[in-house]
Amino acid sequence: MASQGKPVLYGYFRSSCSWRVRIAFALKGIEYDQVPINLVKDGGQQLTDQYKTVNPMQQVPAVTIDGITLSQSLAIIQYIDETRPGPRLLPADVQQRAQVRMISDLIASGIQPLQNIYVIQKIGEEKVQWAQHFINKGFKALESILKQTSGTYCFGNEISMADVCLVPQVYNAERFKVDLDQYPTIKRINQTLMELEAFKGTHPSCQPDTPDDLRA
Ligand SMILES: N[C@@H](CCC(=O)N[C@@H](CS)C(=O)NCC(=O)O)C(=O)O
Repeated sequence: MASQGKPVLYGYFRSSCSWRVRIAFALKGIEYDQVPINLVKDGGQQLTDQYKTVNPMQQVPAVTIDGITLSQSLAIIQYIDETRPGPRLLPADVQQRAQVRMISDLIASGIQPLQNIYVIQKIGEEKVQWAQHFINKGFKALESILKQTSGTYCFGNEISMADVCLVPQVYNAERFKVDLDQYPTIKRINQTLMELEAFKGTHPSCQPDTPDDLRA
């Protein structure tokens, strides 16, 4: 496959779905360019006609890579995994791979969409309680699954796509002041992962578009 230069990530520093992709690029050691799409400025740059041509769903992330444009972070991560060398983000064994996808989907389909900006805006004053409710519901299930599947990381002792999804979701949970002490396995794995450069160096607090007052 012809390489067409560096991949370009359309993302937003605080978007958990964009962070997933940044982590995957970092784990694979892939250099990429970033185009910031500010989800709040001017009513949301994701809603412009220009960005709609990149991702008709008007969400970040989107990635141009190898001459194609992809949206949906899990599709992007799996494409990167299937086309690039470096540590596997999905196990070779089919049953193990299905379990990694199960954990990833629990987060990406079962938790994160319920705290999206366009959802939260419709909820109004109850938005914090709403987000806490659905994060807690998802984290209860996730905690019980991870008790069975985890070793050092979400699935055994190898980093996988499940870990790439976990850390940004914990960050969202912290933003909504969810009490993580209820979830000792989630908390432990998150702390372990946050020691690693691929997770630390891609954190929302140190991105090109991170505002100065949120920079660490
Ligand atoms: N399933 C999509 C979800 C993408 C998504 O929800 N992106 C959020 C940021 S994390 C977004 O762009 N929200 C814009 C909005 O709510 O208007 C993925 O995994 O990429």
